[in-house]
Formats: sequence, C-alpha cells, structure tokens
Amino acid sequence: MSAVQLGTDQSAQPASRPRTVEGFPAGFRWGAATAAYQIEGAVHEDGRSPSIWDTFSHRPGAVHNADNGDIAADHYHRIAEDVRLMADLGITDYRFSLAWTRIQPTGQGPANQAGLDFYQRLVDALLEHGITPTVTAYHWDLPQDLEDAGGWPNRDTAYRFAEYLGIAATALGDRVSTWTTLNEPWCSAFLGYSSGVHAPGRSEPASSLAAAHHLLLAHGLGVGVLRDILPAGHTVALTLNPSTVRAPTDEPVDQDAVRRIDGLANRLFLDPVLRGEYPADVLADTVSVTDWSFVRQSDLAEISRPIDLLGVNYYTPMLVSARRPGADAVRADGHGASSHSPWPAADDIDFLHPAGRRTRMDWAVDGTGLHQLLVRLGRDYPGIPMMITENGAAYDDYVDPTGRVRDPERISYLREHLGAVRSAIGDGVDVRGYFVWSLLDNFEWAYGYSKRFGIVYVDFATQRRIPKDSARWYAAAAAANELPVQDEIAD
Ligand code: GCO
Repeated sequence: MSAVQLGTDQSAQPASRPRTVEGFPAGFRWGAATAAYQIEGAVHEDGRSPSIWDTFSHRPGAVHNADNGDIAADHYHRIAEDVRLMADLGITDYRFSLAWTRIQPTGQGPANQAGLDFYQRLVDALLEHGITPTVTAYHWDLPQDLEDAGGWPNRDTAYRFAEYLGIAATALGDRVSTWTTLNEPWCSAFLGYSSGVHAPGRSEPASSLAAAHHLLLAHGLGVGVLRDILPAGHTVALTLNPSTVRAPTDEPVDQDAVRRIDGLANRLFLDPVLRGEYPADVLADTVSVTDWSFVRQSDLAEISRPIDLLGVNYYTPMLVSARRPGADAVRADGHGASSHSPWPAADDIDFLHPAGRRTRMDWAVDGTGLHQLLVRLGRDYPGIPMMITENGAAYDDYVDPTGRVRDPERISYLREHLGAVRSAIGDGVDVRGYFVWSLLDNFEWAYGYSKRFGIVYVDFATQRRIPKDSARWYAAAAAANELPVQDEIAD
C-alpha cells in the first residue's frame, strides 16, 4: 500500500499535514503497552508481597520452562532507560499497570509508600519526556492474601479493589489523566478460574462466573472511587478483549455456537457495563453451571456507571462450530493447554483453527476481524469512544550477526491491523489511538519467555534492549501520523 498525498508540493507542507489516504486523524495517539508482572521483576523489593502470579509461576508445571516474573525485563531498575527508549521512538502514550502488592501488599489496609514512590518516579519520568501515562489498575496480579480469602469468586475482593484503587488514584491522579480499572476481566475469570491456565489455576466453572461478576462489580465500584478522586476531565476506562466470532458455515447449529461464544466472550462484559444488564441468553445458557444468585439487586447500577473510554485488546478472530455427533472435540482456542475449557457450559462447541498466516502464538493473522469488531462495537454500543489498548504479535525474533533484529512479519501484522483501525475510523467509528503490545519482550504468562511480543528485543541474560525493525517502522508511523509507504527498514 502506498500513501497518496493530496497536496502536490510535499516540501511545502504546512505544520498540520494534509489529510492522506493512510493518514490518521489529528491527535491520534501512538502508544505502547506493558503490564507490571510481565516486565518489572524485583518481586521482593521495597515491601512488595506475592501476588497470585508469583505463586502460580512457581508451581511446577504451571508455566512453560518453569519461567517466572522474578526478574522479567528488570524494568523496576531501568525506568530511566526504558522511558528514554520510548521518547526516542516518538511514542506519545505509555500504558502500564500498577502492581497491587507493591502499593497495598496484603490487599487491604495502609499503603506502602515505597511502592507508590516507584510509580511516582515512573510517571515523573514519562511526563518529563512528554509521554502521556495511561494506568491500568489491575492486570491480573491479585494479592495472594486475597486469593487465600477466596479470590475473585468472593464478593469482598471487589470492595478490596475499590479501596486499593482509591489509594493509587489519590497518589497519582493529579498527573495520570487516564485510568483503566481492569484489563481483560474475561481472562481473569475464565483462564484463572475455569480452564486454570492462568493464576490462580483453579478449574471451577461456577466460580469463574462468580469471578466475572465480582470483577465487573470491582470495575463499577472503582469507577465511583475514581470519579470522587480524579479532577474533572480525567478519563475513566475499562479494557476488554472482545472478539470477532465467526463460524465456518451458515447452518443454524453453527450460528448458534457463534451466538453462545459471542455471549460469553463479548456481551457478558459489554452489556452490563454499557447497557446495565446481563444478556438474558447467557444467563439461560449457563443455568446448568450457576443460578447467578451472587448478583445482588443494586449491582448492575454500580457496574454500569458511565465510563469515558472503552479499551479494546484485539489479536485474532475466533472460529467456532457446533460439534457434530460422533466427532472428537477440537479445542484450538489459543488459550493454552488444559483439560478444562475456559468457556463455562460450552463443552459441545469446537474452536477451530482459521486457515492462513499464523503468529508464534499460533493465532491467525486477520485484520478484517479487527475492522469487523470495531464497526460492530460502534454500532451496538454507540457513544463510547474506543482506544486499541493492545494489538501485536509474537514471532521468533533473534539478533542477527550485524546486531539487528529483523521482524518483517511483525511489521506486516502492524500495518494490516493499523490499516483496519484506519478504515474503521473512515467508516465513522470513534477510535482515538492505538497501543502496540508490547513495548518490550516480556513474560508471556503461561508461555513464559518463549513468546516475544516486543517491538524492542530484550536479551534476558544481559537485559540489553535492541529496538527491532518494527520499532523503527512504528516510530516512523507515529512521527508522520500515517502508515509508512514502505515496510522495509533501511540499513
Ligand atoms: C492479554 C494481556 C497481555 C498479553 C498479550 C499477549 O491480552 O493477554 O493483556 O498481558 O501478554 O495479550 O497475549
């Protein structure tokens, strides 16, 4: 694809560039995202106590290669270098998460000042470099003490989250203008408590639905806390991982599988937050697992407190079908190996492998899924601005003999997906920006360090950072506010 300039004399461009076919709206944000446990390391420092991911990653067999986040990308000790790197790449926004157990080690009670100080230093460094911080309060690292008290299936955890968020927002709210309550509650609930491939590693479908509800309640309570603390005009957000769900045929049984998985993946989270109600079909589909008696009368009013922004994490579409009589189960859902499904009450649905190109996660590369998703969200949930808070790909990156990391597949993935965002904007969808996942290679949860998602390569033996070709490509896109004409990066 090439950029078509509407102006003729490019040397005489005014400061505000003419609109181009590949161009993004003025003010579009070009960010990079990370999460605390995936990059920070320093798990025993300055009063931090264990989260469920510390416990889980040290459980034999839980994580590939017995990897853990004890050191990770050592970001805790390298914020100056990492922020400078972002500034050099022209990244305008940085999305990171707060480790709850640095700020409130046991999940309740007083703040740990040393933990807050770390995030103060990070925020200060970002602001000094002109980078806008976006905070995620919860990216999956529940204090172990709260898991020991029952975890997310326990209603009290939602109130503990609101208390913690109040501490964090009081300390950082003056300088952090965008606050995201939760990252991907679908994963916390269903990978954590149903398939058990994520911490805390429980396989209890009924508990996973209670966990989903209490995560949503935590979000709603958190929105209330943020509104009380943050200055007017700050942005309150929630990040979900909604998916485009497709079937291989138009047969009613397959279309019904789409409806059911769309319910569990998307509407179970979007509807309570943005419409104030649980989807009736999902409640009905799951009665064999739970009676939903953990939902109290006023909860939906709490959960549907208005938010300012919906964060969308997207990687790949899903392909599902009804299992035909006598056929073996197909479970290529890309969420790790477990004999338990992450999808409650959906054991009769197959998760198929779409054909075509794949990333190292074995996820299909298909930007049409992102375009379709954004158009659908804009249509079904009108009025809420969106931000792509994660999108990216893992590939087998390595440092070549010249010291360079060439990752043309990632560049092509980013081009395809940014193009999908651009075209959704052209179709009238309100998307404000894009965060690439991820700034750095990092601890990819159950896959440990075997999957490299960074636009910056990390040599974990030396902690040396090497911007990949994709980082240079992304920097060029950010600087121009449009997709570069070429994928090739000059020597
Ligand atoms: C998620 C998380 C990230 C992952 C990324 C790649 O979406 O799973 O937010 O922490 O690392 O998505 O799998």
